[in-house]
Amino acid sequence: MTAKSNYLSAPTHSFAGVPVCTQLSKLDADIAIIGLHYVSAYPQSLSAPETQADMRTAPDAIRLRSSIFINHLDHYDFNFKDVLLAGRQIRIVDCGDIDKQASGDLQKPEQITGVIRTILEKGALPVAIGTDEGGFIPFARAYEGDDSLCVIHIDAHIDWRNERHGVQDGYSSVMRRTSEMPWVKSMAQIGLRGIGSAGRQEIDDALSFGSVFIRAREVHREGIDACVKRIPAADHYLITIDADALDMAIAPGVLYPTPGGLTFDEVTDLVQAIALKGRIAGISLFEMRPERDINGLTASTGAHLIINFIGTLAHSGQIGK
Ligand SMILES: [Mn+2]
Repeated sequence: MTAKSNYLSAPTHSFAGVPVCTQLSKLDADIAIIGLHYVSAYPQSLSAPETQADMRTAPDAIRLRSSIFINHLDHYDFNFKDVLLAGRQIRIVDCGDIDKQASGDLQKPEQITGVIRTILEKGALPVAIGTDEGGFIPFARAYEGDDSLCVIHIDAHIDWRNERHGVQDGYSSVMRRTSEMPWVKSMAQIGLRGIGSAGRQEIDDALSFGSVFIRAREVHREGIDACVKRIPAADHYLITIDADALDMAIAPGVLYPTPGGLTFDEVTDLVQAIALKGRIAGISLFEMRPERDINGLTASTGAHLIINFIGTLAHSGQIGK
């Protein structure tokens, strides 16, 4: 299936100044950055569409903060003790935004699925930036047919509510809906410390599915290697990050700031360790809310995380040549 590109719009500033490609039939890349604008249909989300027409969306805020990397992607990176891209030929493009202007009933989440599927068919790795984590549900649907997929959910919350305000596909239900996809064989949830969506039933259902809970305190106390050993073996790992997994000192711009979160280095090290365990099939970063950000800190953290993920993929040899 080839997605039509008429609902893809070019960004005002591309991520880190990389080339823009909104015509997916012409996509020729190793990494495809893509902005998602899905909004959960919760009552308190109804004002969100008003923020979507300007620079106050998460994809645009993170793109803006990524500008410090323009013309610097070939520089030495101290995180890797090497140049960022490991001297490999790596084509990074920004595919723009899916459905940026649509809201409410006009949203077509199947377009997210179609675009991500096309990106995968073109041999590129999707790196999605979205505001509302409900957008992960159509993102994960693009992996239908994968025979060994483990979802890595990095979040303060488990997001296993069956419904909230009568809505079944909002950000509080993301991992329950994901667990219902037959191609999702296993799940690890890392950074947990928030009581929202952690009712007894939600906890029991997540554990009976086999979700591996790794609390933020366990990451701090036991270290990344011990935690990563608990992640189920799989050929492919689909990683999704809710910005509230990070400590609120480095990611204040979230709906439910919670102390005790993961550090920047912990998330970077986590993704590096997962890349040694199996192939990374896609990465998504959700839930930074620009209107709640302080001095662009959360957007800056997000931009640096994505740069580090790309460096990790390069250094692990998973992309480029
Ligand atoms: Mn969360």
